[in-house]
Amino acid sequence: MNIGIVCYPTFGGSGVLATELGKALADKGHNIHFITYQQPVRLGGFHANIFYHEVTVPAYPLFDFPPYETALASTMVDVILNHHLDLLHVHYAIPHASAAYTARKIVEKKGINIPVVTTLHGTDITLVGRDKTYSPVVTFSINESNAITAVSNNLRDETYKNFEITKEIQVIHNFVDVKRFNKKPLTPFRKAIAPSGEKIITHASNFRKIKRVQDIVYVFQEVIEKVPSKLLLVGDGPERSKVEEICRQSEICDCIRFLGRQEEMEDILAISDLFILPSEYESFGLAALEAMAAGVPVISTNVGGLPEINVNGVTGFLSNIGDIKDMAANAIQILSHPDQMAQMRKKAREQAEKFDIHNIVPQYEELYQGLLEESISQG
Ligand code: GMT
Repeated sequence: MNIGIVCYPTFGGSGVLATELGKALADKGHNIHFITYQQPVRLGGFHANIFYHEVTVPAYPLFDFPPYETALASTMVDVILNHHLDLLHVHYAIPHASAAYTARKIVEKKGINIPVVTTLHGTDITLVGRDKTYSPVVTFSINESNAITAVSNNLRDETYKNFEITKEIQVIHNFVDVKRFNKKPLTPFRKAIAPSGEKIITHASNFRKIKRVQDIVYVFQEVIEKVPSKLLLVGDGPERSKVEEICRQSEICDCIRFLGRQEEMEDILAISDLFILPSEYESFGLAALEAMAAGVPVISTNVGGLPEINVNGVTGFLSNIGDIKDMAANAIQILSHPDQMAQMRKKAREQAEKFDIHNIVPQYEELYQGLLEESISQG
């Protein structure tokens, strides 16, 4: 199949997922056309079946807000026509679903029928999409998609609750390439971070408010009193300087390292003993799944889709939002009981295997195949 994939090309989970999906489909022989404003960060090197089409938005003095959605829709039309796409798969509803609707209508005038799949990822539904500035367009373009998928049962339910959706939303969970995360710890790296054999606690996110990164520092303050540990904070974003300030004001600053954006998460997870994700909401929590694939138990909140992956008391622990005491107690429990930690590591890996790329990607292929057959039968 010739498949167009539209996503945010940055470090966010939706872009990561879309890129990994494209790569997996390309490995299976499909031709994948990424249509984005920048090369997706996880794309990596050359692949014979992968093509990248940049969306450029020409500047014009009249435009205080350059019309990205229009440029995107036009680029979609160009790629559909010149690369004979069979299907468009857009990740994150805003503005990708409405741009896809426009592109589909334009090529329809030329006698081309192209099915559009929209995958809902989270904040497009739970935060931004619900804003009344966007919601009529989001509702319309979701309903106009030929197929809608959500990355968790929770996100599907939230979408039905908050929008008037008239179509079926299929849940296709996020996935991880378990093999990639099954790495041996790099001893010199571990020694550099934790020279005296301290435990290593890791977090990775885009440091948005919704991630509550400051809670991690407060949890860590309690943990370090009982278990010698180091904290690795991976990623960057709007809350980082505030969190750095909180660290500086504490006496444990030397034990905390901000690593910034990192592409080789598998090496960082391979030396980690615990992963922490105290978010206010996660539709799924791909970062937690990657940690589990690396055999790292997860301390997370019990919100959104997180309980669908992190099993309380089995692969880690779940706590209420902002319950620092509980998260700290759970972290101390795991870090100070080697047998329990070993068992949780094993269970985390087993749980991640259920979401392995080889189990999930065929669900998308099946969906695409069904849509193509439908579109052929409709002439
Ligand atoms: O979490 C983020 O800030 C990034 C965001 C995105 O859209 O890129 O992630 C969302 O999609 C991911 C992939 O499906 C999910 O794993 C994340 O849980 C979800 N984030 C939220 O719901 C806050």
